[in-house]
Amino acid sequence: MRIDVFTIFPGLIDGFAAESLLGRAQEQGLLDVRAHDLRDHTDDRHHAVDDAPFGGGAGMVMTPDPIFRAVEAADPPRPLLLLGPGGRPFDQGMARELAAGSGFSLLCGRYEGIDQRVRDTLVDDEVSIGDYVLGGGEVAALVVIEAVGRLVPGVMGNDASAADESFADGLLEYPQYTRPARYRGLDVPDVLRSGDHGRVERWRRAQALARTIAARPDLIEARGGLSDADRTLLAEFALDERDQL
Ligand code: JF5
Repeated sequence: MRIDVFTIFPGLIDGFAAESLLGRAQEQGLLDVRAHDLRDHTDDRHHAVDDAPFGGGAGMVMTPDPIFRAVEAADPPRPLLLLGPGGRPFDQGMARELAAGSGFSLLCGRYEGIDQRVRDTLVDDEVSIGDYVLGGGEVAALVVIEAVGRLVPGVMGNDASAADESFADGLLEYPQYTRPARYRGLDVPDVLRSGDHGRVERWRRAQALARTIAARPDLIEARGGLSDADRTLLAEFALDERDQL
């Protein structure tokens, strides 16, 4: 999978991609992350990539020429996605779609925005990682690279696909414990040490449901509300729909 990134901070992308899982995946030839410096495609003394907005106003706008030239020189994989707070919300479903292809590209916005002609004629789609404003699209690009990269077959072994599938049923994770069984007077729930695997599975699902109800009611809504089976499971462990976990 090839991922091209257009940015004024290529070192941020290269540094991240060289570390941990993604670094190993690149060594194994599973992943090919290429950061392109927009300033390499400027001719002026200051390598300017921004300019004042037509019509006036505060701030600067990313000028189209370095972006068009960088993209044309790289001939990058499509789709080319612009990262910014005005985009389509990035989620696990989009990560899966991108991981199923052979590559894509990311354009990192900066300053007050990007010349509209880049959006209109060069970019395929706009993607947001959440409702907040970053100084630039680089951190958002890293989020997308990490979420997609770990789903590329071979990058993470079976762990990623297992965690991804559990997310697919639209619930948050159940609580996890490891040794010691008692830590600073805090005990691991008895059910997890009972050896009753059926009951462990039901407890985990009840916990995942209760946590999701408390923290992410929107995810419950997206699944079509609570089923009769969900309510029965919550009742088995005396978890109320309103319990705050
Ligand atoms: C950016 C203009 C891009 O702030 C973001 C962002 C927020 N959610 N997802 C991305 O991107 C940086 C800032 C200003 C364009």
